[in-house]
Amino acid sequence: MKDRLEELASQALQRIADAETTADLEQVDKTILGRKGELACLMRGIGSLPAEERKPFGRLVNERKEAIEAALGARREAFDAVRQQARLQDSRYDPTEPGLAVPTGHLHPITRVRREVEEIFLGLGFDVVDGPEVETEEFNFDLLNIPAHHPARDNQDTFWLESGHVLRTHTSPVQLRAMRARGGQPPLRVIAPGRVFRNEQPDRTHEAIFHQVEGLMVDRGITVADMKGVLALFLSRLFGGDVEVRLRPHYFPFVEPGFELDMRPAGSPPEAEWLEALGCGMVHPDVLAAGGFDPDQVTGWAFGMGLDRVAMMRHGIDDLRWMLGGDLRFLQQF
Ligand code: FA5
Repeated sequence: MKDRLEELASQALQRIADAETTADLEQVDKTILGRKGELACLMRGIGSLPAEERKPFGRLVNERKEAIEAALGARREAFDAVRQQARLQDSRYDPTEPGLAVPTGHLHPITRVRREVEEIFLGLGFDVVDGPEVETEEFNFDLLNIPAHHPARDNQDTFWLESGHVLRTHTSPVQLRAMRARGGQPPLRVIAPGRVFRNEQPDRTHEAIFHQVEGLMVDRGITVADMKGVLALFLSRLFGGDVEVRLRPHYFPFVEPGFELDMRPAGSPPEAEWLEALGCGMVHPDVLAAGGFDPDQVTGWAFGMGLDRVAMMRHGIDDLRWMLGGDLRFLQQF
């Protein structure tokens, strides 16, 4: 058996030396070293040897096996080197050519604005909360002082589900949900960004699907001054540079008093234009009560702002309908 082993080993080494391709090497690997190869076959006969010869024979088999493996490895490396060399010398191969860039996506401009708004308010001690896009009529309208006969419903025509639910027309219902979740215990400071829906004919500045962020602060002794201060700070951070704000009385059924807030860069000349930024006001006592707070004990302010229009302003986009159109030629510009 020892002679057979030596014969096998020298044959194998010879075949490795003579190999012309890596396939030849694989053949040796399989037929000699493989699980059903010659060496394995030889080892199976070890039982026929006298007991004292078994151990030395096994050691010898391992030595030969290692020698064959080493020879195989060296030849494989040599073949690799030749292949590499050939590739480098191939005139079609230009190692200085830049690699292929992996195409990566990026966040949608509206998502970026939303995240910035979240960062700013988190820094001011607000929590970010969420509410359902499919709302009850009660939360979207009734509890916000917009009963069925109220003309304010016309401004927020919506999509009705057969179940009687509505697609929410604004983020304001989250005010109620956040208040109830707080169990009537002040203070409450939250923002609620999200998608909203209105049954409107889309044009340059209106879409049937758009995005708002709601803000709500409830505590003892909260006034319009708190609201104005926080919103001026928020808009300064969002637009990067101090802004001045002005409040114009405006009617929203769920606040009293209600305002539209306009802004312009701080230090603008008196005749400079004001830009309408958002709707806001002091939370109506009925809404506080519907949220589980005692309107005799606490007051609060709220605001609602369109996120799409902020993204439009930031990037000079003149038509809102591009935003959700999904046209990559549009999106890849940002
Ligand atoms: C509201 O939706 C109120 N819920 C906001 C509010 C909250 C007021 C809390 C007071 C207190 P309004 O309908 O004006 O208000 O919408 C708010 C913002 O949403 C608008 O300023 C505008 O930026 C945006 N918006 C309204 N309709 C559309 C539309 N069809 N497409 C895109 N953006 C819209």
